[in-house]
Amino acid sequence: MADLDVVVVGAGFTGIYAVHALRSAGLSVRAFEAGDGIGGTWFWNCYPGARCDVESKDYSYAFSPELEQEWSWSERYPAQPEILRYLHHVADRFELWPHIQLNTRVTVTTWDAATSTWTVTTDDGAAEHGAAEHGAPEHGAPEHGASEHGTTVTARFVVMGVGNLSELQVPDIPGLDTFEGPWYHTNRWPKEGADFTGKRVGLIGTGSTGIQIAPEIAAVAEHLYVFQRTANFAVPNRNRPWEDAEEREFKETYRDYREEARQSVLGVPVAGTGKAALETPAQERDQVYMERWKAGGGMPFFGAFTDVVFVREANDTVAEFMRDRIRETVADPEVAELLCPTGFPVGAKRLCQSDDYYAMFNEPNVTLVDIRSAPIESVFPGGLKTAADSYELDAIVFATGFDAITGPLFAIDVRGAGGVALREAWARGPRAYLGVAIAGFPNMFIVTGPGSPGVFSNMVVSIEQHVEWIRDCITYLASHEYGTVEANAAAQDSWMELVTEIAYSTLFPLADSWYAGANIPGKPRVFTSYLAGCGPFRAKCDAVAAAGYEGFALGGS
Ligand code: N01
Repeated sequence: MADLDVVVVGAGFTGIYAVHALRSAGLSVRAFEAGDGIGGTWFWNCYPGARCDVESKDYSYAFSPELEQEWSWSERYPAQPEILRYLHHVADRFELWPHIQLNTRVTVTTWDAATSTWTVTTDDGAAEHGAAEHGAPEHGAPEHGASEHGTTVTARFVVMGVGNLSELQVPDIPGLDTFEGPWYHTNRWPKEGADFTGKRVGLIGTGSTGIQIAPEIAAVAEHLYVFQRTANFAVPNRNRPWEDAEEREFKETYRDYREEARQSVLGVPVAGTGKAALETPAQERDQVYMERWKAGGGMPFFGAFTDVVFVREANDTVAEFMRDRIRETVADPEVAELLCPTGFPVGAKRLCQSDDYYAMFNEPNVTLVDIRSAPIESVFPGGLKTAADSYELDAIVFATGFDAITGPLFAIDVRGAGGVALREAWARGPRAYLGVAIAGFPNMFIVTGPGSPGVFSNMVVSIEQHVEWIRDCITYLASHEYGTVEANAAAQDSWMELVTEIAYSTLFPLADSWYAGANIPGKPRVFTSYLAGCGPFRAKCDAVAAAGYEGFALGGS
């Protein structure tokens, strides 16, 4: 007899909802969380300027109509501390704390075929960082015994809520260990914050994170050097307070809106023109782009015209429109040209959002350094050296991203049927059936994994869909006297073939992005997101369930 029905790994948006959904279905559940607070990505990424680029009304749980009515967001786009407050509210409101064990990293999970259980081993490593607000209320003791830190617990099922972007990467730069000042990665921001007042700061990385933190550093630093390897597209947020009257009116039809979001492509309803960009006169096309630019947000650009994500020439019309906005914002034409992205379609690297990134380069204390033409060579005790120059620095900030998708799972020694390691099973790239189950790993579920819309969608919509599907699957097994569920290799193969076929009918795989593993030296380059969208994905998952979990082997009792 297993100690628990389900172990959930992680207490971010996924883990928190999984605990609630599975407990509500009558299952015994415990979530193990490595950090000393809940929140997952929003716990760790507490750097200055961290803010979600999906609107608050969308980036929130839909499972409880009461919750969505009672919670009020203060801004159009939620800042990291507010998201964390929201998640604490959810944990309080649904009494989840007794089922979440903090400061506990899962290190090994091993499938035991004889007992049809997973053995989950944890360490006792306390989280080394976390913002001041991260402290959780006093928790009750875990409901099952035998779970002191560093021990093992058995469970019938494991739900991996580890996130896709939780294994940070710091580039291997010679001499970094000799640097005399402090250096930081944005994903491990110190609890006490970092004071850059009057300092010379080097920022490496110009993705979503770098673009968010740069203006915050520039506002206080003596000088900010932005080391740019690849220029990225960034659109304005047009962030603003969410006014009471607007909120009240919106909430009257929240249920309908949620349903629309569930059935949409991106997990956010986006109105399109229904026309092809290449069949629309240039002036009319630019007017459409300008309306979207003025309204703020990235997703509306993908829905603007039917061909922008499929046809390079159509995408080029968006790209050129965005480059023109950079050129009209940045005063120095050379700097503006360096900030203009080229060589990949808009959206193939995550479209960034910022209201002040480009204008920041007009400030006298900000310098853009091109490390594409003159790469970083080394760090020395007082700064950083590129192939062209050397820079005296007091602090270095790495916004260099993550070993995405596979990294967080590989950080755990996951052993499936026959003791096969997940690392071996995914040696040539990640594969999963419906993004939720992996052949050879019975009774283990992943959430927003490879083969799902996951990272190409509003994550909260995808997370809820996955967790509810997993809950229903486990409930089905019990009511039909099955003890195990495992994805068939053939179903997984044909699903991943379809995923690849759809992906390569679009422009999204055409960049060296983390989406495809291209940001990590030596990592297999595989694009695994299901791009037909959230609505069609949900329909497929529902059909699989309705057919008695087609493509899965059900067994045991
Ligand atoms: O990471 P990234 P991120 N030398 O991988 C550069 C989500 N997110 O943390 O493009 C020099 O996108 C790298 O350069 P290049 C969102 O999904 C959301 O910014 O590889 N530079 C790139 O510029 C996002 O996509 C939000 O040439 C190096 C940067 O570092 C994802 O998280 C906010 C380098 C890494 O960009 C990851 O974003 C923040 C090296 N050796 C994040 N190695 C919101 O919701 C890497 N780089 C708003």
